[in-house]
Amino acid sequence: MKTKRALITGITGQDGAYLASFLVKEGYEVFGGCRKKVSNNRLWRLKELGIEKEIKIKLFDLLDENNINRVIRDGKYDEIYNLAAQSYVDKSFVSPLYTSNVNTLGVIRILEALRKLSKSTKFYQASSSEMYGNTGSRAQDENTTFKPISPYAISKLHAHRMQKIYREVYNLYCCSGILFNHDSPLRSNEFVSKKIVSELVRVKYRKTKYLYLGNIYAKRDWGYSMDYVEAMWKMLQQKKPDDYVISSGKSHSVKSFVTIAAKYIGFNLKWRGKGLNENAYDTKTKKTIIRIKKELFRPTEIKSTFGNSSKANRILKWSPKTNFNQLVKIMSEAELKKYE
Ligand code: NDP
Ligand code: GDR
Repeated sequence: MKTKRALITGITGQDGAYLASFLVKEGYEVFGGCRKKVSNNRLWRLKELGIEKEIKIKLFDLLDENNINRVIRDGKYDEIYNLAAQSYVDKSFVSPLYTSNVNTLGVIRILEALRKLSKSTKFYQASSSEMYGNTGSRAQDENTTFKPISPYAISKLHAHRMQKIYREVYNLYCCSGILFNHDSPLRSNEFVSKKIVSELVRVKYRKTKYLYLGNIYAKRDWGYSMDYVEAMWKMLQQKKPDDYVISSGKSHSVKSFVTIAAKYIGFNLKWRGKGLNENAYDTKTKKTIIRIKKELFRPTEIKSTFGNSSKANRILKWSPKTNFNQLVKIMSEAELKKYE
């Protein structure tokens, strides 16, 4: 059988690394799109997974139409997974124009290249639960109305709708995964899960005094990236392209992430105070180790996300293998290991 060729954009990101590892195991020839010149530092996630030598790196920038056309025309890929994005919700408030250029126009640049140069390539778009906004207390599924409330969410929704147009109007094989938060030890430090574990470990080893957080009452449906990339692949193996929600189905507050992580890292937290004065101390040392910072709150915030993946479960035979507690444990232990 012919070896399948897949291009993963955003190969230097969290999901890019796990998906690459998954596809290598499936026997694919894997190409990784990287927007800047490759250096060892930039490929640290691939190194962690022991696959950096297996991935063929291609210079690929979502802002550069000529570059995208060239890579897609020459690559003759069976599958393209577009994981590249300006993926920070908070940064999108500071750079809305740039966010849309990368996350929306970048996707349209790929779709146009596929339409003109590579119609048989299957395409996966990384959509996001952020697109829902605040929708109330019911679980969000493929039929829930989108009410995006950040420039990031709007940019993702525009791209999400465009891939559907290319599927329905131009007959391209396009799928969108509406993924809820998924994290791992390979998460960037700016996201709250990784920030919590890395800062708490730094507090433990006296590299810093406090973990500062914003809205600890925001609730997210968290899963493990390694589980979620398999769903991306499964979407592209179906007869008919479609969109799927990928989630754990359970919502937890940032505060409960902190409390559980603190336990794994060796603290026994007690919370006290209210609002910006709320903080947490370790009952063993009586020292305050967590504080709230106004600057870390967002201009708009989704109170809670909570997905319903029954369509993915039914059609893709996908369900998450790792629960919230296990995720927090995996991330806490990986961070502690760095100091052993
Ligand atoms: P990361 O932030 O870890 O990775 C983003 C990747 O995009 C990086 O490789 C980055 O490269 C690359 N990138 C940024 N700008 C460009 C550009 N102009 N051209 C080409 N590449 C670019 O994200 P994740 O791996 O966590 O997420 C993967 C995708 O899934 C993203 O699209 C994200 O928005 C989406 N998503 C993620 C969820 C999650 O919980 N992780 C949930 C739902 C959706 P560089 O290293 O150079 O910065
Ligand atoms: P999110 O992830 O915005 O959901 O986007 P993030 O981890 O940044 O925030 C989750 C929640 O934690 C709250 N929070 C803080 N967040 C950060 N980063 N830092 C803090 O100090 C802090 N304190 C509280 C946030 O307000 C938020 O409610 C991720 C990204 O991967 C997106 O690309 C993806 O689309 C969505 O998940 C689904």
